[in-house]
Amino acid sequence: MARQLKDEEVHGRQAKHDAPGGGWQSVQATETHFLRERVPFKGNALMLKINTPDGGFECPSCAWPNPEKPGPAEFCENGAKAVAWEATAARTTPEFFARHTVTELLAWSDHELEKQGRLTHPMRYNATTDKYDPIDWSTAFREIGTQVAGFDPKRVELYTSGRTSNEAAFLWQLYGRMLGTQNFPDCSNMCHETTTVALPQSIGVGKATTTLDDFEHTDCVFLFGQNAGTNSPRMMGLLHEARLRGAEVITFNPLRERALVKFANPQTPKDMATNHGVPISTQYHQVRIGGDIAAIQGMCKHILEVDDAARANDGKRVIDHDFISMHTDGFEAFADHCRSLAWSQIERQSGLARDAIVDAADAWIRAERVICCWGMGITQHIRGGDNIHQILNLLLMGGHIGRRGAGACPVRGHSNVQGDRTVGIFHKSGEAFLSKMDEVFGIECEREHGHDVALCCEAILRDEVDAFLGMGGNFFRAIADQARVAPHVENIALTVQIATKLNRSHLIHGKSAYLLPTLARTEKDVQAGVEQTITIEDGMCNVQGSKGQIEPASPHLLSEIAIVAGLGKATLAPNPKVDWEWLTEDYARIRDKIEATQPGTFYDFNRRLTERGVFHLDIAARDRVWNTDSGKAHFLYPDKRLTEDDTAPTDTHFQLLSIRGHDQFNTTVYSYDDRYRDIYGTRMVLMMNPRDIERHGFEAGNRVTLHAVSDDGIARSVSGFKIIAYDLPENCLGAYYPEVNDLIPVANRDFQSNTIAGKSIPVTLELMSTEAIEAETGMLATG
Ligand SMILES: Nc1nc2c(c(=O)[nH]1)N[C@H]1C(S)=C(S)[C@@H](COP(=O)(O)OP(=O)(O)OC[C@H]3O[C@@H](n4cnc5c(=O)[nH]c(N)nc54)[C@H](O)[C@@H]3O)O[C@H]1N2
Ligand SMILES: Nc1nc2c(c(=O)[nH]1)N[C@H]1C(S)=C(S)[C@@H](COP(=O)(O)OP(=O)(O)OC[C@H]3O[C@@H](n4cnc5c(=O)[nH]c(N)nc54)[C@H](O)[C@@H]3O)O[C@H]1N2
Ligand SMILES: [Mo]
Repeated sequence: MARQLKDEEVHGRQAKHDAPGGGWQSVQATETHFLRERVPFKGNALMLKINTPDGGFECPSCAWPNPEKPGPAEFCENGAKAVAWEATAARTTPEFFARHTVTELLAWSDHELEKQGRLTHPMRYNATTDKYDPIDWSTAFREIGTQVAGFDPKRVELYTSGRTSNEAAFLWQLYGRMLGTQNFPDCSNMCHETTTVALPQSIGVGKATTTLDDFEHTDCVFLFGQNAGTNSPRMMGLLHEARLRGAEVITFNPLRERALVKFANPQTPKDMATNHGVPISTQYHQVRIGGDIAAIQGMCKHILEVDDAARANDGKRVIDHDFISMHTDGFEAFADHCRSLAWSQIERQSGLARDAIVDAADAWIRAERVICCWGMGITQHIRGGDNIHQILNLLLMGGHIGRRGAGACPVRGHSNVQGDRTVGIFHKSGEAFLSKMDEVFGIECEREHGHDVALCCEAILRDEVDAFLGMGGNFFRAIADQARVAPHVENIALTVQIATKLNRSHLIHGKSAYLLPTLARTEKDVQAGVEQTITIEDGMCNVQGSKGQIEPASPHLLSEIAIVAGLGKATLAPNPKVDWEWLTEDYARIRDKIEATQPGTFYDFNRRLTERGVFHLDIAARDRVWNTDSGKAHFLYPDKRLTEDDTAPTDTHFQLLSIRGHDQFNTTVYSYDDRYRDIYGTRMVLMMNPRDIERHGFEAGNRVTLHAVSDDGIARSVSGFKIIAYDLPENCLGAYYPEVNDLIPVANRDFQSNTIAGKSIPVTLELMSTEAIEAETGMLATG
């Protein structure tokens, strides 16, 4: 029998002496990253221009908003990493491509590929040499344009990743719509699409109803499935302040995420002097993967019991019945549903004890103002939409929408993923927007719904795609089922990738392939002699300008906007209402067009931008206006009774979640360390409960193969993962994304929004044989 592990041998279990999240380690990490990238402009000076409303640039990392009065250095460790990575002195030049074939580069790691630095020249794939050769822009545009013009637009895919500005995204969708397609797969389809679909069903809007001000006035913040310490570190400052004020923070997460346990704010002298930090979560509930629906309904059940008792005894009611009757429908049915659930069932499905759920519900009852936040731990599930509806039920029961200090806060990912959707990147845009597009540009937009990411992958698998054009991102690495999709990409006639750095998606290419290098957010973008400003919309609906500060990485780079314009001119018949060059000369002209297509949202766009630097979009639910079918907010719950959940781990399989490490931005791997989880030097780990390790006859350090469980008869597996003992619920496993993406069937997705279910991956484990390990080590040594 395996040896019983000591507490300190279990990762994620925080001992008293352990460093908090943040603190000096964070400052040190920031400096290391600038040094490593040999950033040409003194790192610190560049960072002073970050997130300032008066002519600075917006951090390219996450979508967390800036405070109204930014501090002198409004950035975090991970924002600094993103900037250093982008502003690096390293270059991926034509000489680099002359030295390496594409086949050879395919064996490199994601980290090694991007580490080569910024792309400097437009490149075209040469099938004879299997290398990328330099090409001039006008030839590239002409060749791409001629090909795209010849394809059936329904077989053209235009992908968008969320770092793209509003202006570039708007032109990108204009280009697609002029071609005649709505095939706009978008990184949001792997991210918060679940929110975009489910939240409006509850409250009529798909965006945050909170602003930062609400965090300063809240009594209680619930954090569902979101790892702020790594993925939106500037949120930590607010949580830290909220705790010091006495507000409660209640976390639901299978993993104990260090910064959510304890955090030292690098901007707070006292924390830095002691390096002790402040406990962040007043309660930490290690819900089992996919157990949030049961946990929240259990909370609601307790709240209803307390409220029913108060009614019977003429005591103080804890549910906001006035709000419910005036603003909502469906409450009674939902309440009956919760009352009818057995605690034994709730406990089994949530993996939490009744007492723990009651504690969380009591915190809700104590609070007058409640905020609920959520991230990928909620959205990337087969029942992601149901998850979100339950979170909203919890808020609606207390009238916590449209009240200062309260609200719904989906924490979005990419810095402009929200804005890209707002300006029109959508595979099923509504008639109001499409008819405006028709009118403003004298075109006839396609009405038939197009492809999202999942549908695009399925079209590629059926060999029904002629062109894949990627505006940023790393599509073929970020998706599910990469190993199945990649071989079919060879059958695509044309792939075009617009990017800042080399990644795997540039090596998984079509018959003809182009790599078009673009300016990054930190860089000066000069058009017609004038430095341009782009705009982004953060995760709390603030639209703001961003102006690059440093010289471009190469004189051959074009802005994303200029690239779309070049493609547009080369592909499409002339249209007097779409003068691509004129639009590119002054980005304010593009904003005027955005305003013209959505006057209700973007009225006075340029004026509001220049006068204020930033403005908040109107969110009807904040004013308790519900843009739903009935004009009321809805209590929604899965019609199927909460019987045995289809996403639960069973005796025969585990449930795997895929997450980000501290030194990564999505598929960009800065280093192989994950300081907050005490994992160093490798990402090929499998986090496993110590009791599971023992019960299944494994030992920490064993190398295993993970096999996906699916009913489509297709075998999917990934190998070489080292088991580490981790503090997470039994039958649950954790590993890094994108290392496990080959395991996820494309069909494994939220059934309402098609969002990739990267947090509910049923798997079985197999111990690797010595021969298999040796074969793999040999392979790695040559890779
Ligand atoms: N530094 C850095 N910042 C980033 C990114 C990055 O990669 N690096 N990515 C950006 C992007 S695009 C996004 S979308 C966001 C992502 O930010 P997050 O939403 O924090 O994303 P994940 O790392 O996927 O972590 C999800 C969390 O959910 C938990 N979880 C998993 N399954 C469940 C479950 O069933 N229930 C509950 N309650 N919790 C669960 C995991 O343990 C983990 O803590 O961050 C953005 N910011
Ligand atoms: N299993 C699993 N899969 C997941 C997830 C998960 O949690 N688990 N998360 C999903 C989520 S939330 C997301 S958002 C997606 C991310 O999917 P993507 O957005 O497609 O991927 P990124 O890794 O963010 O893209 C990185 C690349 O973007 C390019 N780039 C960087 N900056 C710029 C720029 O300014 N302009 C242009 N044109 N290119 C630029 C660089 O070349 C870089 O290599 O992955 C999803 N996939
Ligand atoms: Mo994301």
